[in-house]
Amino acid sequence: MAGAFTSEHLKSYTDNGFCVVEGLVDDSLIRRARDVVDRLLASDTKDVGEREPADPSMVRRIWAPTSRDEVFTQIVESGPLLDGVCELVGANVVYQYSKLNVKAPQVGSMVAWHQDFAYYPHTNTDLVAVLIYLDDATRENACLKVASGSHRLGLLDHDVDGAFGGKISSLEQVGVDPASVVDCEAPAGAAIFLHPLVVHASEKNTSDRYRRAFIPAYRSADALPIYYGPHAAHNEPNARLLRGRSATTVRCESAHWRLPIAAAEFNSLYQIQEGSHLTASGRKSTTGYFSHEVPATDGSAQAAQ
Ligand SMILES: O=C(O)CCC(=O)C(=O)O
Repeated sequence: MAGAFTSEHLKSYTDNGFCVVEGLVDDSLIRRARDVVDRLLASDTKDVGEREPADPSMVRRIWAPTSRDEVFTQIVESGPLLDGVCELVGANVVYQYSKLNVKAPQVGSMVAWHQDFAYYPHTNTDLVAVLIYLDDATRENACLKVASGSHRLGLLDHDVDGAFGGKISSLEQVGVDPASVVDCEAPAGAAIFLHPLVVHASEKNTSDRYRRAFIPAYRSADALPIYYGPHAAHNEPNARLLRGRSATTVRCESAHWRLPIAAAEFNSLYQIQEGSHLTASGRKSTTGYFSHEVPATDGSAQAAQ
């Protein structure tokens, strides 16, 4: 392997919109990250993250992982991972944001079919999210599912009742062949590089094992957000150059991108996909997308991402 990827990895990313790479992130970082998550989940800190509606004693997303322990920044900045990102989006790389999905045993929320770009359209599509498993992931504990090749279909409809709903109604309805869906089963430490237009999802975790994933996202320095909605407002203050040079020009792909204008404010992908943002007025999370609107009393919101 000359760089971070084999030629098969690169071909898979180009042809299918994703590739699964093992051994790129150091095992010791993955072990430390898992220990930190164990500690956070065992703590009674109220603002650790978003809770599972079906069992509020369980967390479904840990907010602002990089502000909670330096191991997450070490993963974000780890050399081999960034080498891979450079191979996909070019030499000038900006860290966009990160999140940590927990998928607790028995209750871990499903993630509906969606394209990341629908949440944060940019001037071009040289963006990549990297889903890094912290636990071994199989179909039983709801590994990531990807519709292979769907990144070639452009930006698909994510509207529900005429407003951004954060999800695709059904694969067939938007012209994605259900037979193209691949289950990304892989051991802890595996990194799944996702094109911003590839359609992906995961089931509810009905097993007795966690399926946790840390998900940093990157972009080419000359890709800038074109919609200052909740996602950009929340994450842009923490975006920073990690490799190469800052852009002095912006690169624009010729396209019409639907803007993610929702019917009501939403704190997370889970919330908008479930539609609970429509009934959640007055319950803005201090650590969710809308933290920028809620002055922090304890400093936590400034660190959130
Ligand atoms: O955690 C998962 O299975 C999918 C995560 C995802 O697609 C997202 O949070 O955008």
